[in-house]
Amino acid sequence: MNDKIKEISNVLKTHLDEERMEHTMGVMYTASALAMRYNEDLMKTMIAGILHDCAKCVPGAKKITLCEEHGVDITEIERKNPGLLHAKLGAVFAKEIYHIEDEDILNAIICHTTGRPEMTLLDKIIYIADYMEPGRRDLPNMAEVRKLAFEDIDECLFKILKDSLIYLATRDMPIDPMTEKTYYYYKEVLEK
Ligand code: DGI
Ligand code: FE
Ligand code: FE
Repeated sequence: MNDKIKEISNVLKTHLDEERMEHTMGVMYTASALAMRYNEDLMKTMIAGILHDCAKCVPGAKKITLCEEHGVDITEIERKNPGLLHAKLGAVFAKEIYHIEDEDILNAIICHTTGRPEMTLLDKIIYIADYMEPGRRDLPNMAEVRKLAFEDIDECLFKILKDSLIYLATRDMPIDPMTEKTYYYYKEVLEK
């Protein structure tokens, strides 16, 4: 393994449980495969992939306190569902603990759960890899999503956004306005 990734991994292991660490490595390698397909910077992709969930194992109340301490804006839905904050807090940790200054990497971490309008290629790669890494349980349309990811990244992104909204709605989970905004943005862009 690359020295920089090994160094990050050694620290990350002390913050994540074994299952989350396995998912993380799955995301890093899946994102790398997509970076090769779409000519994204491999090192940036690996760093974003390995760090995307670096704040996932912080307890809910602590996520709120830490975000407040670091001046992170907390939306209404994030306050009610602090689990969502692992994305924004992840970017804070990436900077503070892992010394990552690259804004492209930090932004990919911030938007990896909800997406955002006008996602960069790196944002899309991390968002998609997070959904389809090999360790993910078999969600509806997973085989199609995994194939589509290597054929048409925007169509794949849209399919995941759509399936995520259905997943949340059928479970009566509150939908983050940013997830919805991203969905409608890409619906228009792709003329769906
Ligand atoms: O962190 P991961 O589990 O790898 O994946 P993730 O960052 O996509 O987070 C998934 C969790 O976030 C899952 O429990 C559903 C939740 N989530 C994603 N979008 C929304 C959401 N929860 C709510 N309430 N609203 C959303 O729009
Ligand atoms: Fe996550
Ligand atoms: Fe994840």
